[in-house]
Amino acid sequence: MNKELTSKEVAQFHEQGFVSIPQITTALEVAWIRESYDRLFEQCAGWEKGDLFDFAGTDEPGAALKAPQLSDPSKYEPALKNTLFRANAFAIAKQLLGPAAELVFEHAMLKPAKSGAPTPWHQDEAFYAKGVDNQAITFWMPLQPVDTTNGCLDFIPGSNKKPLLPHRRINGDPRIHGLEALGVDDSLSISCPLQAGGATIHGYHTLHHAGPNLSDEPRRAYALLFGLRSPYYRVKEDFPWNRGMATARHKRAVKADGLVRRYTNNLRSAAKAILR
Ligand SMILES: O=C(O)CCC(=O)C(=O)O
Repeated sequence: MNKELTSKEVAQFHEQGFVSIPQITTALEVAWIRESYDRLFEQCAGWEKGDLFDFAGTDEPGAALKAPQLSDPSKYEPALKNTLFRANAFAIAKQLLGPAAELVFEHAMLKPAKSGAPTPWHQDEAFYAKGVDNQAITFWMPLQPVDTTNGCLDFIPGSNKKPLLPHRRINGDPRIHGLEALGVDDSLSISCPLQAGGATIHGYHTLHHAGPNLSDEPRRAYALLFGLRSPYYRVKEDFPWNRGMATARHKRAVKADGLVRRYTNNLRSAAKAILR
């Protein structure tokens, strides 16, 4: 099953900043991804390195997770690099961005049953750190049907053409990773319910949101981001809302990095001693 967008879908993406497609991979592959996905979350893969964290909470020890997110899941399950989802998304990314499009990021977002927190309105660009030089598009695929009761994505058409809004960390709490845009008018927003294995595609500047998961089942979603590294676009300074961030996730990442560095230094001294 190879997927390409129609010219109408391409036009909608550029005009409105998003497009929804009913199928990007097979039911068989969705079932396999779902198994791997659950295994990774059950194993808490990536927790020590800060790749697994609570998007909407403070990650305090013992606190219930509101919206766990795993960055770069294929680091922990390499077979995720060979999916039809990825091949089809890559083909469409090249259709939308040109032949130099490349995968820049991937993440898995789990909203627990009944308690999964909403994802506030935001523009993905607001998360970009100083030095980022690509304008990515996101392929967001649910692993079960989604609608407004369990956290499908909602978009504001045309927001891709408006300026970046100011953002803040959720509830203004510097310990929380997630961001919320300020001054959003969502009166014209469009919800995109999907079947499992369908996908929405949105740009880095498009305002989007997901409601809470009120259903009895977890809401599993897997997103791939493709971008075009560009000499004309580079975030020159960290956005104000990303300065002073104090997430537990970041502290874990720095500690893990320190451990790796200490280990590498020890290894280097051991190697030097052997070779002396
Ligand atoms: O899955 C969600 O709730 C939010 C996803 C999202 O904002 C994104 O992938 O850009």
